[in-house]
Amino acid sequence: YKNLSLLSPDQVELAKGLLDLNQAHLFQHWDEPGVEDDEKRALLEQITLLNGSYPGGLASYIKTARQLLADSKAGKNPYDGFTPSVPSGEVLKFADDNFIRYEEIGVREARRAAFVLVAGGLGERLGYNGIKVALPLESTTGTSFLQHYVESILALQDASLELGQGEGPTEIPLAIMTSDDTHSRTQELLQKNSYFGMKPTQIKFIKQEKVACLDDNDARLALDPKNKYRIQTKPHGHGDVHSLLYSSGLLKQWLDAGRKWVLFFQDTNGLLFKAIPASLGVSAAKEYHVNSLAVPRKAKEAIGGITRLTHQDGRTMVINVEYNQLDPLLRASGYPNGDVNDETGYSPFPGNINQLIFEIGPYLEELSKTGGAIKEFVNPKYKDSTKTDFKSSTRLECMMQDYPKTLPPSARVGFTVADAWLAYAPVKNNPEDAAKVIDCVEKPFRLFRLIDFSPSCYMQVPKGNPYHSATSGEMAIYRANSLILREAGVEVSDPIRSTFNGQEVEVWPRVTWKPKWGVAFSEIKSKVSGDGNSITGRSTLAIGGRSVYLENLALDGALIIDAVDGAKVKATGSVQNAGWKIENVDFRDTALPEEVRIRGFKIGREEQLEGTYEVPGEYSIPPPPVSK
Ligand code: UGB
Repeated sequence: YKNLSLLSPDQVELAKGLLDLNQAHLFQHWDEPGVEDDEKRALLEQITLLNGSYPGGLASYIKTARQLLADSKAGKNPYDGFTPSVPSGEVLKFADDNFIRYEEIGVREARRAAFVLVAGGLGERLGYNGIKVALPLESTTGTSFLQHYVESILALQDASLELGQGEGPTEIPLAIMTSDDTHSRTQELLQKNSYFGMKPTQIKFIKQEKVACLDDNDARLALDPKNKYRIQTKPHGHGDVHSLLYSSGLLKQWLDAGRKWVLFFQDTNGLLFKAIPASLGVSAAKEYHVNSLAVPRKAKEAIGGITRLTHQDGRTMVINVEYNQLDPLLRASGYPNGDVNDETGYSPFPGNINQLIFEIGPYLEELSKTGGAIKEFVNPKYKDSTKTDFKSSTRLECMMQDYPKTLPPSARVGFTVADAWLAYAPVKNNPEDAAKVIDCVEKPFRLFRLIDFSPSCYMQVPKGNPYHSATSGEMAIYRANSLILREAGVEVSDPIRSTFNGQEVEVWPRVTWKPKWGVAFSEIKSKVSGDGNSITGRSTLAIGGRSVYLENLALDGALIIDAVDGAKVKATGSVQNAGWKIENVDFRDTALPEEVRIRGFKIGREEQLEGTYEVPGEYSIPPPPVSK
């Protein structure tokens, strides 16, 4: 109390409120007035921030934490009373009539969409020191995830405007959720690269704050071991995105501007924009309030399973059950083998890839009731079985896909399954962990023990499951592009199998294109003509232009095309050269940049045919022979 005069009246009120919540330890150790007064004020400023950035303030945080900690101590299962079953949703088959119809609807609707990238995570599992969105998604062109995302949104915007929807919004906004760990580096990346062609005003940042750590089951806030005048904080999880969209007023702005859809996506999935038009089309056609994009999931793969949960009291919901909880839930409810693949070779529960599409109207209506608060969880590591003391402080966490948990049964919640090769190739695991393949048939018990939250455990890869590494992420881009071109009528050679950083992967021809070359399959197909297009396995094709047409192109080597809008380029005839080769590198070789080491290879550029077209006009590559 001797220090009260240091504080503003608001701060005094806040401190008193904390005393009532059994948080006196935050102040008891304070020095006499005159000693470290600035630090004391800084603590109150931090408390004010923690209070203001949590829906309902610290009182609500502490109350929820006490309840969740008591449940955890009592061993209460969050799914008590619920029975899981396999849900049904829209299953897309790439390039069939249905897919093309949904894509067309989706491209039209895109004009009324807003995108939200959650990029507050540091990616400790990946062991990369930079921000993940700065990583190249492939090393043929070196395009970063962020560049690819921005260019994909711009391409969708152009395609949607071209389809013509009369009056209405024209620029698709992008909101990026950052955290203290990623904020300034994400901003710098955009500024340094002229926002990758997007108007700076089109991009909005919403920064999540960390939440207070908890020292015990009574939810006493943890003081920072390094500074007695600070509360220790940790990330709260991607679920923060909902309260931030609400409190920033962005959702309301978007709705007022005539937007209908908000699409959430994660930091390192280089494939997902290939599935966005069709899944947005599904949302629009089926009038889903909530649509989760999913892919067939290998049992025990570290992605949540979309599950129908039916409660004893009759309630049902279709929701993501996180990967560490699905197996125990299944075992406890009549699936004695837990999370296992069925005869299709996949788990019957589709894998949540956290690509969510919400209709803004009902979403905003719901958030005005909840303020964006999401059902949280706590995951304390106890010292012993009495569950009294923690090994280290814990905190509440939340996940963005848990939003539907509080929705009434009348809400239209659905999901859309796309082929994994088309929609999902995240970069999450470091090379060493990705290469730790476990044979789960021979060692089932070991595997079950591994399914828990501790970072050193949950990245073990059961045999045959995707690695989710920089290596597999890049190879997935080439595979998807090759398969799409095959579907469009190009003869693309089969892949070879190679091992990089201990991971055996398929290596397809290195085919890449800028998103504006085609956001939907029908657009890509319209740019391929003739029945003589072929690409050999050792080839590289990089298409950097909107109006590039493949017409009986026989490629055996590297062909690199860069063309401004308005330059119409026909790639035709035979192209043969030494090409670009994939060269193994060792991830322990510290002389190489980290982004190269984590994928285990680099591209050796030996010889290529390159066409750069800076002036609108009509061109052929290779150029036709000049007649004398
Ligand atoms: N993120 C934030 O923005 N803030 C945070 O505080 C934390 C993360 P991870 P996770 O699709 O692969 C999710 O760590 O949480 C961002 C789903 O829960 O990569 O283990 C972060 O920057 C799971 O069901 O993934 O698992 C990143 O962009 C499954 O869908 C995103 O949140 C899995 O992703 C995800 O963070 C998947």
